[in-house]
Amino acid sequence: MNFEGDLKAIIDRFEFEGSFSACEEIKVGHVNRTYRLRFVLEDKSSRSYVLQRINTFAFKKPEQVMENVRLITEHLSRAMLARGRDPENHVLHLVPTRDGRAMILDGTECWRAYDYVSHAKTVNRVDTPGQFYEIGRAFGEFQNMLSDFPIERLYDTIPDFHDTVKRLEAFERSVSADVMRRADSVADEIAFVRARKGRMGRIVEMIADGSLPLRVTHNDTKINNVMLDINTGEALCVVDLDTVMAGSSLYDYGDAIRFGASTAQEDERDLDKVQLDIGLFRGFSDGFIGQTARDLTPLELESLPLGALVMTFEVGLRFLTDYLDGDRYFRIEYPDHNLVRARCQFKLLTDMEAHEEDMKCIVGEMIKKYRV
Ligand code: GN1
Ligand code: MG
Repeated sequence: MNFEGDLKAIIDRFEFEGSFSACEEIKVGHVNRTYRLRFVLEDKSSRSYVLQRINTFAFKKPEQVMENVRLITEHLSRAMLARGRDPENHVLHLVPTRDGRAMILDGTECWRAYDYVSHAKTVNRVDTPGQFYEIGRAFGEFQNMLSDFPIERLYDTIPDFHDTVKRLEAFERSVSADVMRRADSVADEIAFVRARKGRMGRIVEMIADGSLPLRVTHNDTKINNVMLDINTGEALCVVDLDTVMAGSSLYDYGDAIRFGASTAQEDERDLDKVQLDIGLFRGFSDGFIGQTARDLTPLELESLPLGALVMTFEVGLRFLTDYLDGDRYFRIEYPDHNLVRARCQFKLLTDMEAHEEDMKCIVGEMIKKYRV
């Protein structure tokens, strides 16, 4: 579908208020496509919405994604009200289609819309440990508010999403198939992955043997999935709920550290610039553990640093696999973008391995501070 050409037809099918005035793409996220729509109301004031095209290559059953989103947002709204807070602008709110559905689904074309979270921004780089503390607090509270959600009601929107062992098997299949003839050129990266194979399956093993519980988790806790108040910096709303499903608290903690506690962007080419910022690590840990210390088990809490290592490995592994497969999953901006991303994750992981004791120390400190 040609977005510009068919835009009006798509927009007309949603219950938007006012008359459409403008559309701009919001370029965050490697999977879905996101647009901000502006409308003018009768009193001439303006109002915005978010329109998203769900990537049905990644999300094979979008109707299940939308059912999860509906259940989760309803639950979060009730939890907010129970805490005496207003869900408006703090919980994503779906805009239905004119025929009362949660999305438009035409073949593999899938669209849905939300109210726009107002006076908010997202960041792709953390400015200060205080800002990352606030993001940690938001993701911790998110998990908190969903701790009484009946987990069996959620679909697995991407089956085995954080199953690092299955991701490793898929990687080996991609190395063998080598459809792009790229495997020889990434021999070092392949060896890096294989050398860590055993340890990186640890979370999957601990879930399977029952030592780590499954919880309702976000599963994609990049800092740009928290909307921050443009004036106060306060976390307003956790977004990107498509992968909310049963998972481990280690995933949410770990993925946030991977992305937010790095000294560089996720696709930094100059690997000398890529390190773990221990000050930022501390900031996030303080915010996240402050919210979750009472709910998580002692083993979960002390295993949080492992979450950071495994998530950094896993995302690097997924980028490398996609590079071998011919860049079918993640949107890229230049030919070796996925390889650059993978190398950056592996450099960050190497630095985390060197600082594992420091990470454990800080997490231990936070556990003492918050676990009563
Ligand atoms: C994708 O869509 P986005 O950019 O928020 C991916 C995450 C990865 C991330 C890496 C559904 O997230 O799992 O960690 O890219 N989301 C999906 O930047 O695969
Ligand atoms: Mg996202």
